[in-house]
Amino acid sequence: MVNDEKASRKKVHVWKSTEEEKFMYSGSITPEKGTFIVEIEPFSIYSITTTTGQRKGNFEPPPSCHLGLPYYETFDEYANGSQPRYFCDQGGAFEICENGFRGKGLSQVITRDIRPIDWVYRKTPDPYTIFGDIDWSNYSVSCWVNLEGQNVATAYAMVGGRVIDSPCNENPPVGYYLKIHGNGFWELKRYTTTLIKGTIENFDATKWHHVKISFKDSKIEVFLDNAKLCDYFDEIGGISSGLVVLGSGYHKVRFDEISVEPLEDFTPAYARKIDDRDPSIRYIGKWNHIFASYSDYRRTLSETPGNGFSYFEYTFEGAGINIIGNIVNNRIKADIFLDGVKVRSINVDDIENGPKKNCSVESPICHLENIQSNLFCILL
Ligand SMILES: [Ca+2]
Repeated sequence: MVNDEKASRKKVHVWKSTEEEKFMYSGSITPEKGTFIVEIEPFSIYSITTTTGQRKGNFEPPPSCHLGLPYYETFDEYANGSQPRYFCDQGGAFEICENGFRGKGLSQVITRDIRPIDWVYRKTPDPYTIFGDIDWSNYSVSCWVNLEGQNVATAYAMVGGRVIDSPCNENPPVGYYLKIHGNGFWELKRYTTTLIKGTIENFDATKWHHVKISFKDSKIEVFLDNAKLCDYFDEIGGISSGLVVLGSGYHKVRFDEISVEPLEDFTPAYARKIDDRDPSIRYIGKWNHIFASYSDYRRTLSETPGNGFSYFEYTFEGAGINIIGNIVNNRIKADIFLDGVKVRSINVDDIENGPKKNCSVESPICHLENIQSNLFCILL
């Protein structure tokens, strides 16, 4: 493994990183005749070196907490070409530019001619970037957008909120968003569904426009240049909280002066996403807790063959609950109890449409609302 004659006699030191802990020293090995063996565990990254003296840093990160509201970003304090704090690009590239609405702004800079080639297993979505807090629920998001004179249907700017997922494919974010096209056509969408659409007469794609979207429980209101564009009441089962999103097609678009404000007239509602390995879930019966795909929240999955005696219990305060997961072979039989009373039976035996159904937040295995009680149990 080591070709250098001198290096091949040196001890090698092994460091291991997992999702739980980074750079754990895992001992040293003396090569024999220039070779050595390292046992590699799954879901780990190994660093192997002949150098010594390394040690872990001892900085204690502050405890995890929510990102507070109100939240403002002017982009004026950053170097050109850099990425603002908290923003996380999911497609394209959003970077600080010189010519914002006031001072600097945020520009999407990947155009169709320099768009990278898609990975064979996963297509890339149109450019979008997300930031905020998954628990932000009732709030308004506003910003300035500029389509740089592209007065065509194929150019658009996207502003939205309540994003709860970024699909690992070419699909848009799972949330609500407004798309304003250069020719004045606009759509309010929830994920891939168009909720309402229209056209602005004499839309001027050379100018800055102000977009504001507010989320008040199930009501979504959209304003353009301080005039109401539309409102929409989403039905029960809509998305109740999530991140803010900005996006575009593969062309340049500028944004500036992002403002996210809480809507205090409304009872704060929070959606909490709980991993299946959370200690607050009590498992009874036969369960396997496994490492799963990147598409599963925190890469965890709890499986049961379902022998009639396997169930889990979860105690909560709240008005609704969704169960999200995978149904193997599209076959599931489960009874759901609230405070000991059976409220729902699920019985799907549709192996024809198997082998595996991924139930997303948009289409959960089970959705219950208007709950008055707080002990939840599912018997599988
Ligand atoms: Ca600015």
